[in-house]
Amino acid sequence: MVQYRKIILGDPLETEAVVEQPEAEQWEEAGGLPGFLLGREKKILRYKMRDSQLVYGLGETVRGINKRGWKYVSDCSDETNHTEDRNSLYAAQNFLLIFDEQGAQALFVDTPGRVIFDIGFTHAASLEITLDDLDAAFYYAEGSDPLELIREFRRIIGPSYLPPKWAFGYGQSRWGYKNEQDIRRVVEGYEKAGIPLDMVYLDIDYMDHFKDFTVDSEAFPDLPGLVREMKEKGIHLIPIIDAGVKIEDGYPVYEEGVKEGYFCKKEDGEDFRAAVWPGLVHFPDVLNDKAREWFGDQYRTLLDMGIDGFWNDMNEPTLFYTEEHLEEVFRRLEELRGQEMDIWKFFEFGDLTGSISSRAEDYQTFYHDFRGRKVRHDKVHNLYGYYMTRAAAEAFRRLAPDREILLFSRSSYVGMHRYGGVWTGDNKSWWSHLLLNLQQLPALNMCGFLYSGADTGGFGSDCTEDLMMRWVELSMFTPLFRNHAALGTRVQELYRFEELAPDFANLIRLRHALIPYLYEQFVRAREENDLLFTPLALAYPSDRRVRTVEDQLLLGDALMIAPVYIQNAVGRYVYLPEPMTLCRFRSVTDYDRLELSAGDHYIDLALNEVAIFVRPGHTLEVTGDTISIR
Ligand code: MIG
Repeated sequence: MVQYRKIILGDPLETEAVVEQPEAEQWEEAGGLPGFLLGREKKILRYKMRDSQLVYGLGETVRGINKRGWKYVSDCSDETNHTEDRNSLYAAQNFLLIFDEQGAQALFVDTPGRVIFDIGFTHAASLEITLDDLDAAFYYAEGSDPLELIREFRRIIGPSYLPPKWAFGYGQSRWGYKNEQDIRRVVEGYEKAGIPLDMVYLDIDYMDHFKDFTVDSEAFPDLPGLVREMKEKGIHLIPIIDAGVKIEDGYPVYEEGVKEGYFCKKEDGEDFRAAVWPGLVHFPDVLNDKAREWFGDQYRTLLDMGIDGFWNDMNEPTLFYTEEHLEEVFRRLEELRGQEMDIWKFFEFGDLTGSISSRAEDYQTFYHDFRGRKVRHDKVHNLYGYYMTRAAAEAFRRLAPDREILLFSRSSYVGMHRYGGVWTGDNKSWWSHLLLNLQQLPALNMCGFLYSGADTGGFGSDCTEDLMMRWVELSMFTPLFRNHAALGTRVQELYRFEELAPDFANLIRLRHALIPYLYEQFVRAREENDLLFTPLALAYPSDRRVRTVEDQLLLGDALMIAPVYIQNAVGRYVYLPEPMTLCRFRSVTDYDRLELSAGDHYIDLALNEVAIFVRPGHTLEVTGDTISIR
């Protein structure tokens, strides 16, 4: 049995990431963290990595499954470029697993402020963890089996969110469905093409001027009616909720929040203002128990309309700008007006307008009332998305205890996994992001985020039909399966790719046939604190070859997946650590089987073919429309 120790440095705020608390030891009396040295500058922890060690974890981040060779910064950010040169995405999931055949160590850095994980970036063999503030709780364990360290970590952070079973269906989303006609047109498109559809997402366009918990009554004159009409077709409507509350007289959420003092405040006690979608907003102080309860209660408006699912967005939280800073920008622009700009001035000019959003300086100008303390936002920045989502989940338990409600968030911190899932934000219609999607899954699972998935087909940029098909061939295995795209990009509903529509219909039906296995494995992973997606290096520790396999994953205990993620490829290499049965599906009923020995293989996979590998000791049987995997 492995056990986590809790070692405390300074005076950390309780984040409620961990629910099964080991007894706390102070850093000095504990003799620090085994293997880690506290740097003289005090805010840096150093660990010397052996060449043979792999470093996994950190949840939703850029780059591969093995995190060695880059610097990751936990600083929840609205980052719209998930390129490999980035350091931060939307999440802060500070769990690391360091392992080789000699043993494994796991570390969770529990602190709500910024943390830098330099994993062989500055010095190839050195892992350096830098804290903004010295206050942190470290949960540390070691053992011989890395999977056991993950399991025990998952046990102490508590059970993962369990979504309703229908949330394992297929959903269509797009920023820009403006009204109920648009929604009906999408549903019709799917119906006509014979492609099953289980959810349609409502993006910000459904709201009245981007005001949370309102509905644009011209665009959606009868939302409850539409919800009912869709439910009769088996389709759930899932609206978005943003973090900021519009400042507007007569808007009850705003007025009540101001009256009760539920918004984040500036140093002088005034409500903090910044601009997001609707223009100027206040931010509910979801870190405060009372304000959180109040904000959660607001979801009732939509629950009462029959809505049973939500996605929480912009909860890093994103700030377009603050008035104070904007004023400075204009002042400086005025100064530059009419001047001849050399390169430095020209750069400054670009920076003035190009970097006004979500500035670190702005995050230092407002406060939370957190556990009876006045805490500056930047000190607890990484908790905002977690607590916003918690607000909703706690409210659902109070307001609708008998209903099962879908909930997922963009920003997250460990602990939020008990309240909702995550989607991985604004990716692009790039082949590299299809691979990134696969590589993020195990790390998310390690941090408890089982209900997760990426925007299938890519959010930004234009999606081609082959990218969509290959992406569907991965997403059909992820619990959250949603096709989502940004305003202004090429339309990418599956029925739009007319020639391939029959293939898409087959693939979505295949997904449906896999739901019993996916759901059963999800529930098992949740109850046994296991991964749903397991990297091969964790499953076959004595096979050195799998250490670098970053494009194949085990799914549950019976299957392995290995999607195609290269354009124009009609097959791929796979490495099998043990003999497996390859089932190559074109549809639920059209498939072939191939017994494969352990070792390297090249597998033909036409555009409409999905490879499912069945591990020894397990079986996959197709009877009629059902697939049973044991
Ligand atoms: O600034 O609501 O990640 O899924 O479509 C963009 C509009 C705000 C970001 C989300 C995306 C959503 C979009 N939102």
